[in-house]
Amino acid sequence: MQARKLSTVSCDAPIEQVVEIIKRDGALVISNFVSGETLKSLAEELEPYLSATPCGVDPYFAGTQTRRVARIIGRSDTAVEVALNPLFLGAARKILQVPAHVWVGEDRIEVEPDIQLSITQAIQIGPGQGRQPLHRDDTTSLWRHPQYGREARLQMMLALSDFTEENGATRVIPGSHEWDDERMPTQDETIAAEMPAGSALLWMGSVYHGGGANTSSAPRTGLTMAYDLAFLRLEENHFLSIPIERLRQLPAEMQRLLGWSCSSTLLGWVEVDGQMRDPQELLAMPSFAGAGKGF
Ligand SMILES: O=C(O)CCC(=O)C(=O)O
Ligand SMILES: [Fe+2]
Repeated sequence: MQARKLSTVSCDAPIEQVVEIIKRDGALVISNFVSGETLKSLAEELEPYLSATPCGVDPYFAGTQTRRVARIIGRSDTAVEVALNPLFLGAARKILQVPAHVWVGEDRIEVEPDIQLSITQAIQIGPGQGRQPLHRDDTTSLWRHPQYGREARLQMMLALSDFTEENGATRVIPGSHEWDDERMPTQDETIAAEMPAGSALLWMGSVYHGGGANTSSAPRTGLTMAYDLAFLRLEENHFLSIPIERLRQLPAEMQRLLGWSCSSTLLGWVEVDGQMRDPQELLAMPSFAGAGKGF
């Protein structure tokens, strides 16, 4: 389907309706996703980080007039409420946690995949920023389409400022979750997810989208988060079990194989001063004292 406007539901819509529309169109807007009070707290908690963060250096994807602040759950209490929002988390569970049947000996059992909060990022598109290339967010997992019977990601963008066509509202191609991997997306097929501050856009990882161009004189600020299928991860948790001192003694190749690395599709980055950096760079910084200890 090719709608000219995204469907919008209110924040008290039943979860079944939200899931039905996302599965049909690939995306939808939820109005009043957070209250005015929550919006104010988020702005207060995130603004110091946004104003201290330089714009990106990558002219192709991240944008040189765009600020990106990650590590949000470590930095904002209110963001925890956003991540646990029943419509967002509930829709993610219903869309992603499709059970698989497996044999264990003579038992045919049903296993439900887990999900994890895969990315949290405040994105501020400044005046003069051009359009981001259209992409599918499930490219991080090199997901193929048509999907193997399951989606890999549900993404959310909460508008912290109003989102308009002029200031760079996220551009979406409704229905593109049904396209195969041969079809190229074009900007002509997109529509801007215009919404007032406090509303949120939800879209599946298989939907083509991208940040819009900001032709206005004020920044466009959003908070994005995504839940991913959690089975594309290491079985053993080396991040928790191998002390940083031991890790630093290991050859770089071993460090990378333990997960201290970025994949070619950018999985595993860590935000340092607003840039999405390879963990290898973090390990090389003498000021890095270990996970969660700051740098
Ligand atoms: O900023 C936006 O509106 C979208 C950003 C996005 O899709 C991305 O960085 O993957
Ligand atoms: Fe994206």
